[in-house]
Amino acid sequence: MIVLWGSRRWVVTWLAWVVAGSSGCTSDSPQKRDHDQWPGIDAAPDPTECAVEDGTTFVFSGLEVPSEGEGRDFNGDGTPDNILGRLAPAINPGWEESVARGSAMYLLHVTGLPGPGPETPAYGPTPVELAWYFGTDVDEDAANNTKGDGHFVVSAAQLDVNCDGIAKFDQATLEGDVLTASDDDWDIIFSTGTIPFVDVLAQIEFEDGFTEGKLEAGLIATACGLSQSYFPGHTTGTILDQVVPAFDIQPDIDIDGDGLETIVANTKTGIISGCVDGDGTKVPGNDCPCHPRIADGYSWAIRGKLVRAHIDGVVNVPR
Ligand SMILES: [Ca+2]
Ligand SMILES: [Ca+2]
Ligand SMILES: [Ca+2]
Ligand SMILES: [Ca+2]
Repeated sequence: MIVLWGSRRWVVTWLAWVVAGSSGCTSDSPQKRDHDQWPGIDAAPDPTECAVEDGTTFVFSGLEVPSEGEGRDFNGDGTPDNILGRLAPAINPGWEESVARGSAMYLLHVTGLPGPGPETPAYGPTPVELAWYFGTDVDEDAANNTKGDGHFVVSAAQLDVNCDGIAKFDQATLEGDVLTASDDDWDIIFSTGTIPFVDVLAQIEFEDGFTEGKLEAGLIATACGLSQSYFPGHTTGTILDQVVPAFDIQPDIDIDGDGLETIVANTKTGIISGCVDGDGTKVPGNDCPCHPRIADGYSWAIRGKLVRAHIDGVVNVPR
């Protein structure tokens, strides 16, 4: 097992998230809500009767993949690791368009932020909770989404049986105006579904009395996870279908410590045809990225700007 945290060096302003435990937090007191209707939402009764826990919500007013030269240094060699940053030109225009049109609104919900005011915790980091949601605009007016008073609902499918967000981070702390969060098994919820990551570390630097913030995150996705996930935006096929045949991007993080693995695609069909383990062993088949021998990952990074928003409720609609 590679030591993913051999270095917490970040290039630019990146911070690290510690890896521990699994996602899927639990709550002692699931919250209930009365059913309401929201204009613009074809709201059906919410079978879980969940409400998002009281807290502070932010919406991404900007979201992008930084270039390959910027990101978290996973292997401690002093160089940023963000190999999927090569896809930035393919991903970022779609993300920008989605935010502008209001078709893909990503939310971060923080529980435990201090109220407005100059006070900051006197002693070290204090625990908070951080969850990612995919929001649906309640008034179908994209113009007001990122002005600090956007209102959204989230689908019941994004909350677990304890009414916790399924994309809640395993650990999160606040020190001053900086939130640091981590998870070693975290699914990010995009408009096209979820993408699993095995190592996520992020920082939000809040500004202006916790009304705005900047997020930097470094993540590792396994080839297996990318073979079962789809791009947000307009790109067809699984992410791995694009990453290997189209861009010839190979895993750059040796998670199982046997050398870097290679994913092989048929050059004529563009379909993944086999894998080569770190020790040279060939693992044939289109499903090889999920073979137990094939464990390595792709480094990735995301960066975003956050402004205040509101989650008005949980509805039983597709996300
Ligand atoms: Ca590195
Ligand atoms: Ca709106
Ligand atoms: Ca390996
Ligand atoms: Ca291996």
